[in-house]
Amino acid sequence: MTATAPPRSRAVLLGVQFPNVSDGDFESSLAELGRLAKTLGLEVVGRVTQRRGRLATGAVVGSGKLQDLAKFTGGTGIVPTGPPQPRRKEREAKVESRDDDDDDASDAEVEEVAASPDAVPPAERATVVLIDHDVTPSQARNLERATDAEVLDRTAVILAIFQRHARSREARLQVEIARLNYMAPRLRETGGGKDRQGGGIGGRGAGESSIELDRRKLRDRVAELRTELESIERDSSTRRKRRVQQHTVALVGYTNAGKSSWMRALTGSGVLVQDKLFATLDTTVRALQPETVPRVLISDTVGFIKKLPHDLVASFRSTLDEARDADLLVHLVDASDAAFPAQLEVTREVLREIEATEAPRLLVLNKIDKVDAETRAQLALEWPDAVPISVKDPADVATLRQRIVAFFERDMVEEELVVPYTKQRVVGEAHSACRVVSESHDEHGTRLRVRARPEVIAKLRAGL
Ligand SMILES: Nc1nc2c(ncn2[C@@H]2O[C@H](COP(=O)(O)OP(=O)(O)OP(=O)(O)O)[C@@H](O)[C@H]2O)c(=O)[nH]1
Ligand SMILES: [Mg+2]
Repeated sequence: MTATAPPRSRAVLLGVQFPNVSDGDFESSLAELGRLAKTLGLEVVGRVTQRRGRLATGAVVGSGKLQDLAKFTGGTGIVPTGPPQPRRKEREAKVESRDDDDDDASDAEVEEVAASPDAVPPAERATVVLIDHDVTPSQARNLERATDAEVLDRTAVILAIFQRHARSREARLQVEIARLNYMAPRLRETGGGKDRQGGGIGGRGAGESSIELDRRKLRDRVAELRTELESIERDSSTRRKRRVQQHTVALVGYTNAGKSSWMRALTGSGVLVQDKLFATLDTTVRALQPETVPRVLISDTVGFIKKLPHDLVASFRSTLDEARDADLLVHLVDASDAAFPAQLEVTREVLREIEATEAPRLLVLNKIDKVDAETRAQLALEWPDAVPISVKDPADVATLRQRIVAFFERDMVEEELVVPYTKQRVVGEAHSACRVVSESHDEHGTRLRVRARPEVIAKLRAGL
């Protein structure tokens, strides 16, 4: 299994529905895998699904479903025995019993969900099988051997998208670390070492040691990348510290919820907006427009998704620090997606994972323009504290801006500062950190009435 796929290839989705998963959840998860595939540039030509107690230990699904898959992809639909052969050469290989997973009593197939496709002509065959589950390296290899296609699990698809969308050095390093960590345990199975050429003197032992060598190289490379990443992170953490006096808002939410669209609308910046998953990987920080005093900084960052690989979250930790340190989290959901409550929960979980749990949150039901009146009324009852808006409506943009401004106003107090003429630097600082309500001069110095958060005023007083 590899984490890359050739562009514009055809793909088949493979999903197993466990007994505790509802039809709705199963369908939306598979649809999401289809969207991930599309984002990767793959064309989804079909799907094979099965209800099972758990994944078949052999090749994920039962023998009948393997045959269905093979109709899309070519291949025998049978897991051959013997040592792994290069793909497309396996038809001559000795085959084992077609009931390859019959030893799995608990795998009883409850019901077949998808109809068998007619065999697809060779020119239109799918070359990729996408699975909505994490599979073991041997399950992936068996599937590959039965279908003659490349097998990617959800994690591999997400990693490939991240790899393609990463722009900055920081994002590239983060993705590369996650990718190498993903590959490490799979080395033995994918033949990443020289073991396939082995078999002579030393045989398997020699093969294993070359894998060990590869693993060590991988580990060394990860360590090297981490060092480079840490130095970049030190810089961005310094930059963030410099902003402590400013008000910060982080836009967070599921991928495609509309974070970058709101970033554009609120700040006038030209960040990328796309109907793709994980369009944004880098954090952007811009001032709320029209500017307020003090300035409010808005940050747009990577979106979340169900089963986001843990390594990826860990790698993007520093990027997500922007969310962790924000004064206010604006949590956006796509209200037009029926699955949004589950997406909201996923976002909450990732926020917990990165320890961004302290800042107050404002829940925004975005894309409300795509929601009918009846559903809107229902949403208003179910989510009374949420703000139902659309980025397409200028009045709504003004509304969210106002909510953000009001949030910071609420914590502000008004006080008078007398700044001696010897400390005029503080007057300048007050103008950038506070709203200056009035300013006059007398024999004591500059008399300022300022509105700001108490800690900001305290800091100014300390400088007097
Ligand atoms: N109809 C409608 N479409 C919207 C709205 N907000 C965003 N969109 C669309 O939703 C898609 C995704 O928007 P983005 O702003 O890129 O979403 P994102 O949350 O930044 O996504 P990632 O960066 O991939 O995590 C785009 O096609 C937007 O035009 C809205 O209020 N109404
Ligand atoms: Mg975005």
